[in-house]
This record gives sequence, C-alpha cells and structure tokens, in this order.
Amino acid sequence: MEDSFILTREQILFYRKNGYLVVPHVLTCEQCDKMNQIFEQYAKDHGDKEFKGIMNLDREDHRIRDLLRYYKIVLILDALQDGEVVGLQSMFLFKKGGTDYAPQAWNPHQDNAYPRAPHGMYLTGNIPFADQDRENGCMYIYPGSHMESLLPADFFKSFHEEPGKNPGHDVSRSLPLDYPRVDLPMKKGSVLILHGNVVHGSYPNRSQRDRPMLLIPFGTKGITQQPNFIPGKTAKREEFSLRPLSYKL
Ligand SMILES: O=C(O)CCC(=O)C(=O)O
Ligand SMILES: [Fe+2]
Repeated sequence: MEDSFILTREQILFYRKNGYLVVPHVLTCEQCDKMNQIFEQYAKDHGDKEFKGIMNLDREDHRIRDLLRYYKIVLILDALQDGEVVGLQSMFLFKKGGTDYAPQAWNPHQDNAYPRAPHGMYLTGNIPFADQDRENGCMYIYPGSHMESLLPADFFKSFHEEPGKNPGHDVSRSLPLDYPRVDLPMKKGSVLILHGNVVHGSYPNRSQRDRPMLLIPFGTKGITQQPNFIPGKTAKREEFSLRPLSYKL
C-alpha cells in the first residue's frame, strides 16, 4: 500500500475509460481524523449548529491548503491530466447523522455544469474522512458518461440548496439510458477523482453515522481564462498553484 498514489497503467486507463478513479489509502486514518477535526472545530468556533458545509477554508487555514497540495494527491492528478493541474477551491460537507442536511442526496449531475470549462479541463478530488456506504449516503456514478458534453439539466442550487431539497443540476431527463449506475462505497482516506463531465450523485444519510467529505475542484492551468468559464458567486473559483508540494500533513 506504500506507493498507492503512484498510478499504474491500468488505473490511468480505467480513468480514461470510465471518467473516475478511486485510489485507496492516500491518507491515513490519523490524517483524516486530524483534517475532520479542523472542520469540526471551525463549526464550533463559529457557532454553526446547522452543519451544512464549509466553503474555501483552505484560503484561511494553511493546514487545509497543505492537504490540497499534498504530494500524493498532486502525483495522482499529474498522472491523469495532460497539463499542469492547479487548485480552484474547496468545499467540505458534513452530512452529519441526524442533522437537517443528512438526508440531502445529490441529483445525478455533472460537476462541470457549474464552471462550464472546456471538456476535460475540470476535475474534482473527493476525500471521505469516514467510511461511506449506501446507508450513510455514499456516492453513485455512471461510468463512461464523462464522454458526453454538458447535458441539458434542471437547475438546482448546489451548496445553497435548502434542507429538504436535493442539490445538483439534475440530468435525469437527458442522460442516455444505456449507462448503468454503480454505487461507490469508499473507505476513509481514499481519494475519488471525478472527470468534470462524469454523471454522479449521492444517497441520503439515513444512519446515525456522519459522512464527512472534502470536495476539491481542480483544473488544468489556464482553466479560469477560458471564454465560458464561470468562477461562481459562492465558490469563487480561482487558480492557485499546487507547487511547492506539501509532504507533511
Ligand atoms: O456530497 C455528496 O454527496 C456529493 C457532492 C457532489 O457531488 C458535489 O458537491 O458536486
Ligand atoms: Fe458532484
């Protein structure tokens, strides 16, 4: 497991074919607990009893920025993307058991429906800080759907969708029917890389367990200069270098 972040040819080909890749054991349990604690503490310090999520904490807290530049993650991105990869923002979702936001299940959507980058330039790294499965709201995916361009969607807010409503620009009515849906249970400390156009969503958390996950949008350098690129009012996507890499979390 030592070198699980140096991708094999099979892993790279899997990503090209399917539009996603789960790399296990990128972070240790201790590293996950430490990162999760930073978000929990932030919520506590700010009297946040809602536990919706926290946007762009990496801009205030160097420990989160260091995670975004962690060498194992950047080596994975480098292997999958042709050009230099830059960071854009970060979003942490608590999906805490028993809270108003626990049942929030994401509609099948393409992440690139928000920034609208040229095909293949935008990708997301998702890091679960606890094991996730169907009961506590894991993700599901339609392998191969990243080959599609941006599909017509019913628009729903992402981060700002209220409790009781499901976020994610819904492509249910336009996704060709021949894509099978695959559940993606993940172990704590794995990294899921999603091609910006691959269709995915998630289940509600109906358990009493938390489902903390950090979502990190990345892009090929120059992505924010593309003519149709949308930085987003809430997300405020802006390029930052992942260099120098960080080696310690
Ligand atoms: O947190 C989830 O369950 C999915 C989130 C997601 O897909 C997104 O933020 O784009
Ligand atoms: Fe997504």
